[in-house]
Amino acid sequence: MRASATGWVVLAACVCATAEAAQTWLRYRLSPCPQANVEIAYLPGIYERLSGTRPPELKTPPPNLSGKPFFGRVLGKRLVVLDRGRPNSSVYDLLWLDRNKDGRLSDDERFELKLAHQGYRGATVSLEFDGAILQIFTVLARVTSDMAFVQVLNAGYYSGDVAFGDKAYRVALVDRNANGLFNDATKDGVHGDLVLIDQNGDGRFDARRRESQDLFYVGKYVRVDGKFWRVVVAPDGAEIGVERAEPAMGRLQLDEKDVAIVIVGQEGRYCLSRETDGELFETPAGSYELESVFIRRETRDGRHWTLKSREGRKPFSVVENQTTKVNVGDPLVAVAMADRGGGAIRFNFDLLGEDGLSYQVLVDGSLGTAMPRLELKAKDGSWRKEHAFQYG
Ligand SMILES: [Ca+2]
Ligand SMILES: [Ca+2]
Ligand SMILES: [Ca+2]
Repeated sequence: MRASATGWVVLAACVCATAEAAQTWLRYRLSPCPQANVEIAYLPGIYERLSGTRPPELKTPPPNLSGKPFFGRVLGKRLVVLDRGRPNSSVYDLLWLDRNKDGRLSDDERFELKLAHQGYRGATVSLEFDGAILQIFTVLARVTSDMAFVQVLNAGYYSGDVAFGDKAYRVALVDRNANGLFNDATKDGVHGDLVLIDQNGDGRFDARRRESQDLFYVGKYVRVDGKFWRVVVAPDGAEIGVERAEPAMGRLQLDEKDVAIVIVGQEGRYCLSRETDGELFETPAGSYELESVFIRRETRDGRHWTLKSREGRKPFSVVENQTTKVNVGDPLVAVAMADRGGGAIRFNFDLLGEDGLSYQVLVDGSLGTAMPRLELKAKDGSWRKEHAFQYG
């Protein structure tokens, strides 16, 4: 392994493809700063909430534990302990990770966390999988007034030029769930590892935007150049195989004219987009979840109005040679909810579509609409208070 001045590390450098098998070796690259301006500007990771209860499988805890450590499991169910380096400090800057999974935390499993960004502290951790495959992770930790959690990112990824028929595209593989394997497929509603394909050829992988055409999960198929391809990812991420596929297809009917939807299932992840009415979407038959919806309309005075789903998933099936109607967007129902906890009452406000997804309204591309207000008052009118909802 050799580190260059730019901080990238190259473990292997060979791109070779045979005509019939279309197997391609990829190069391992390390992005020490996930926000760095490299071809993947964003490496998605996983969040794991920590608990104050010591797990029974922790046989030997770290020495000199403070009065309030946090415990959890990350990186292939390895025990992790987050603690304060100095007992009188409120800063959680010490992380222990049971790298060898023996239930004991030794000196070489101790990491001092450095201030990273937005209240996170982090460290770089290398781990061996199957005694040989080395992966490098960024582990970030944060403690707030009501919870503690870690975010784990696989700081490395594989990329290279891969032929899809006559044309080559830049492809990257990301171990999204940070378990050391690159071939976890989407299953039971849990997204798989990432296959990124630079379809617009701008030299960058768009992994952040939900409406990205570059973003796929490991699954049965990807769609490149309007065609479907079966992709086989090696567990260690170093090799990818691509072959042309002709899956059984079904059709989707949406009433909106100018619309994009993201659907995810074992058949793949597809962002289906159109700007005018009339076309039916075609996609491999199978079970999916409707994950994101973007509806664009123009008001009479020429302003652009977008309904954008925030979160939520709705299951549906696409049947071979049949047309399935999918209702998206309005009518929206305004829902207010109250949670009591920690001596306070928290109010949430949501706009729910008939598809079950939560929506926000953008006017001319920004959240410029008036915020809803909450009025609280005593039944007998002796007390009254008004609050404005905030996004977030
Ligand atoms: Ca250990
Ligand atoms: Ca994985
Ligand atoms: Ca791109």
